[in-house]
Amino acid sequence: GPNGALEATHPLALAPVTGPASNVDGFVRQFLRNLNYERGVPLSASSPNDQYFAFAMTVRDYLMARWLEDLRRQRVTQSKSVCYLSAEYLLGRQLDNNLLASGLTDIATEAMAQCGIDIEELRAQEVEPGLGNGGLGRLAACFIDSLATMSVPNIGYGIRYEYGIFRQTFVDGQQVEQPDAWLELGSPWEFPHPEFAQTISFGGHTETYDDEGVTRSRWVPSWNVRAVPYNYMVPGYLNGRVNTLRLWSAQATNSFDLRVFNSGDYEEAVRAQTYAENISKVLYPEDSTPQGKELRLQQQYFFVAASIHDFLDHMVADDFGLENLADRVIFQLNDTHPVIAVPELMRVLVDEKKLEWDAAWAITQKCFAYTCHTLLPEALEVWSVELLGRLLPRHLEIIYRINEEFLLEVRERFGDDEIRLRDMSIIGEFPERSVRMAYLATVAGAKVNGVAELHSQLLRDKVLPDFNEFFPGKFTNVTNGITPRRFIRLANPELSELITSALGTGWLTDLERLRGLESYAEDPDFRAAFREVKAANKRVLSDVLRARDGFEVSDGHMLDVMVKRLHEYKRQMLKLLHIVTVYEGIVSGRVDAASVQPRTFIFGAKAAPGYAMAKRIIHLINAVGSVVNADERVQGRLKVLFPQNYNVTLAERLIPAADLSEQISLAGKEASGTGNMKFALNGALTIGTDDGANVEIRQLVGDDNFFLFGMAEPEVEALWARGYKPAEFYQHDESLRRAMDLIASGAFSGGDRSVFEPVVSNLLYDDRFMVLADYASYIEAQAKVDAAHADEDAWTRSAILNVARCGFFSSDRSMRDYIDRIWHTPPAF
Ligand code: 8GP
Repeated sequence: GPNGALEATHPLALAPVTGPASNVDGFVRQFLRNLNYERGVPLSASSPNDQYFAFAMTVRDYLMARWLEDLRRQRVTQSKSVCYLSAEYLLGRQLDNNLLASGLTDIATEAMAQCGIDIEELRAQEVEPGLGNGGLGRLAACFIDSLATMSVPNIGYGIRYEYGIFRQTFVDGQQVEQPDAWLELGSPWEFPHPEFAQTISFGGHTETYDDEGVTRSRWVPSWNVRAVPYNYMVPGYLNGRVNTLRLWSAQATNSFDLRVFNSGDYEEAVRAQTYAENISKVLYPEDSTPQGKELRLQQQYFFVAASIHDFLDHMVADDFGLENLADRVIFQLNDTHPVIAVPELMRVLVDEKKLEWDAAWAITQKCFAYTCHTLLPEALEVWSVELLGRLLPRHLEIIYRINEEFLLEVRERFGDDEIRLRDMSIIGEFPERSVRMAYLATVAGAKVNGVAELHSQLLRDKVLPDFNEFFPGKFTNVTNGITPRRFIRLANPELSELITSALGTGWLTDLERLRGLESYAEDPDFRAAFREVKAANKRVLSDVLRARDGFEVSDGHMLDVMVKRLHEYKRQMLKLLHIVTVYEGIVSGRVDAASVQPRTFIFGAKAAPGYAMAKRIIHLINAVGSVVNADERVQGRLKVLFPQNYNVTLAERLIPAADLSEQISLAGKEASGTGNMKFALNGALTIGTDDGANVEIRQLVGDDNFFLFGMAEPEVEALWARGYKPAEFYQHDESLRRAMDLIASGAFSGGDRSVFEPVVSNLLYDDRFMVLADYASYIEAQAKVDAAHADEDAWTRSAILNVARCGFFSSDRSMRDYIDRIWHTPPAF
């Protein structure tokens, strides 16, 4: 038929077949069919893993018809799609989310019961796909959930890492990394499509040639790999929509193998295959720092080149004029990791489609937008010209030309201001010649956004002020958000029920409706019910931590939680100094233990494997925990728990049980934070600095319902300018001195003073993140926390108001902001 379509006549073949019947019998029948025909086992002999697979496949089957229909519609309507390009998607478990989205939870639970299967055991089988490091990767996962729920056509493109973020274990209190073999037993959620593989090239050289009188450039690469797409369903919440997440897996190409095979070197051939497949082997476990490794650049180019070609080959109709490409797609760059997509699209348009440079550049500048997720200067990614030119020689030429024309325009506007030209050049010259990926993204992107008001403002005014002046209107803000489906409805079913009992349904897709809870904050019955929810969540957490880590969570304790990647700028050390201060106060007899609110401090944090200071801090937290938890004198008052391997699954348990949320980064360093939003929406109060989205949380919940402390960003700047001497804070603050001295004394390291010496001296003599400068203010704020917690009713009232006033932080709102300010995609079709 035309365009290769089948000429089917059977009525069933004309539309996607519908799924199984939406009732318990239909579910049971399909489940058993999957168990028998897909797993090849009878129910009587099936393992929990077989059952999990058959169960997941059954859920899939219900979503399938909608998915196929949405894929078809995206192609047929040719309306503008969002292609989210992200090296990370920290998805968390899929099963419950997909049950919720399809409205099958009750039917499925009853169906399993009738098969004699405990659905909890099935849930426990799923290994979460940890294909991300932290905030940036989890944000991508929240965004694709919201887009599906809002019926916005979207493809999430990324990498199918064979090994996700490492599994963290503690040996003698120190972090030891284990590989995350999440695919060991396979995944029921993925659909490989080797027939749609793309060939991705690397290396070689460029040359010019005569093309009917026109001199053109072309790339003659020296090796290539196959990129095989794996599709994952991204179901919208109860709206019958299913978008696609397409992750690429690297395989050796036949030509690659053949050449080596022909040379008769079997071993070399196998080695070559390993080399190719290494590209999608493992996620770099780096958070907020770049990795200047060749393999990392290979990963980046691998997935964006595959994605661009995939979209152009399969999603853009043949008669859709390339000059209008921006009406068909916006490629959103999640940080700089996918920015090599810019020269790749230029290469396709100029070298392959033979467009004029200017026409190609005009298209490219409309097809990309860039989100920046950091302010740490050392975290801005650069690639050495040497490496980039070796791996992607044609792309380097294209980047040079983009830069040349850009600097020409800068010169026209600002004259021969050589310093400014150096500062704005996409190519940096020192300490080595390199490509500044954030600059490339800024020059190429239609829009550049930060991820919270403060961050966007600092990005515009402090990090890229020249670019802001040159490109007025290019910079904008979209404050991050979180999906309430996963982080309220699934993580906190009891709170969800309580909210629904007050507000009715509908709030999960219109989170501002939580405002309606404000009046309930004054209702004693509602407050009692709210407290009971928190208590129930603590019991659930207690069971989880007992089973998982052998911990006992004491009844009646305030749960004070700090969970996020371990990074000096996030200041886990400040939290620790508070704990040591309280502990030292009690054991020295200066503070009456009975006057201290019973608290359990919970940490969760992974350190990048190469980040020595972060690992030492983990060691120190565990060491302090061992001593404090074993000390009779603080029994029943203080406890420090550090469950290993903090991940999305654990977050879903910890956050709903928390009373106090620790968001204590140095002002100006945390771009946004998203954990802060999750805690507030689950009724924890925040103790936090004026940083990232904390600023917006505090504005919304009000000062009475937020424990603010520490320097604001301008004060941080001023202190730096004056010359920061951390040792002076140590000398002038007795309480700080006692805490630091106790650590230095070896009290937490069996008398060995050398173990934590690097941590102590770093604070005393360097302290880049001004822990000591904010210590006094933090301790003071913690005293206010204690006092506030003593008044149960007032605390609950504040907690309810936090929930009521944080509806703004739904990622649905973030998506609306992206649509209004950046994407301009039409409303759902
Ligand atoms: C994080 C920011 O640190 C965090 O404040 C923000 O909420 C989150 O992004 C989402 O916007 N940044 C990163 O995770 C990050 O830079 N990671 C890249 C190095 C992998």
